[in-house]
Amino acid sequence: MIGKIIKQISNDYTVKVNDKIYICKARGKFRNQGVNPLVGDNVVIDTQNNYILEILKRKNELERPSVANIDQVLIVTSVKIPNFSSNLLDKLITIIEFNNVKPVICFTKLDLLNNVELNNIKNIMDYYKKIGYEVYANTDSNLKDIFKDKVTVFAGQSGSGKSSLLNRLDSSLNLEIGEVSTALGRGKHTTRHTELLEVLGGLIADTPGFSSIDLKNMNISDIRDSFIEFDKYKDDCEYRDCMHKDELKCGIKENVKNSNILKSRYENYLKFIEKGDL
Ligand SMILES: Nc1nc2c(ncn2[C@@H]2O[C@H](COP(=O)(O)OP(=O)(O)OP(=O)(O)O)[C@@H](O)[C@H]2O)c(=O)[nH]1
Ligand SMILES: [Mg+2]
Ligand SMILES: [Zn+2]
Repeated sequence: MIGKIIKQISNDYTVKVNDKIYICKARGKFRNQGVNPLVGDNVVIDTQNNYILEILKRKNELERPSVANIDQVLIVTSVKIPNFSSNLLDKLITIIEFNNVKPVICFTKLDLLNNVELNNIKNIMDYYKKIGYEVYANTDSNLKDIFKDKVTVFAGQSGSGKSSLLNRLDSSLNLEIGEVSTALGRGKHTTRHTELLEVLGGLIADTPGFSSIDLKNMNISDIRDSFIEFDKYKDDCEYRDCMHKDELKCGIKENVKNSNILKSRYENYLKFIEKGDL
């Protein structure tokens, strides 16, 4: 029978076949082949002995959070406690674009900002909208419409409000949410495993947050090509393979100067290509 892995806790995979649930182990052959069944995998299972026999071909997969066959990632971005990090947001967008998944951005905790801070964040939200992304606040009512018939993964820092948002979308979920440690301004990893939940006609993965993430597996032109707004200006670069860094005539640098490109995006881009990470 074919089903979908909706949850993994150590070696136990919860596989859903229509409306039935089987708790399965993975066959040893997967370990020998160096493949791990992932949440989101479509699998053939032996329902007599509760074993995963085969993993069907993946459409895509992300490593952190570790989920397969994703339609979109909702990047849950806190603006205070933990503070807004343009670096983490741009890094997540870069990784998600590279894996050919659609990023959607959701800002949380706007209620904690004063007017000046709120204006500043609104300008940032508008910029990401302008370059083509869907951008929401966690309190927007139309956020409910984006999940139907899709597999969505929530990604973002610990304490950014992923589980809280899921509880808001479906109050029957009752997911555990955590206090953010005030000393560190980051969460304490309240969510400990990745699980696909049936919400609003789709499947949503709540995931444990993280505080940093790296861009391994990406080379510098992959990173460059994931900054989608550069495309519009790159015809003004002197060289076709311009890295928008030390080149003299560069359409991207020109448009950072005249503020068509958000300065923090460009600075993050330089950090990513220089060190691959922070
Ligand atoms: N003021 C305010 N607090 C929020 C908002 N969203 C979430 N919180 C609080 O932020 C804290 C952390 O929320 P969680 O939902 O547990 O965060 P998480 O992203 O699931 O964290 P991990 O499971 O550790 O990855 C909780 O105390 C929530 O009540 C918001 O929009 N405004
Ligand atoms: Mg959580
Ligand atoms: Zn250039």
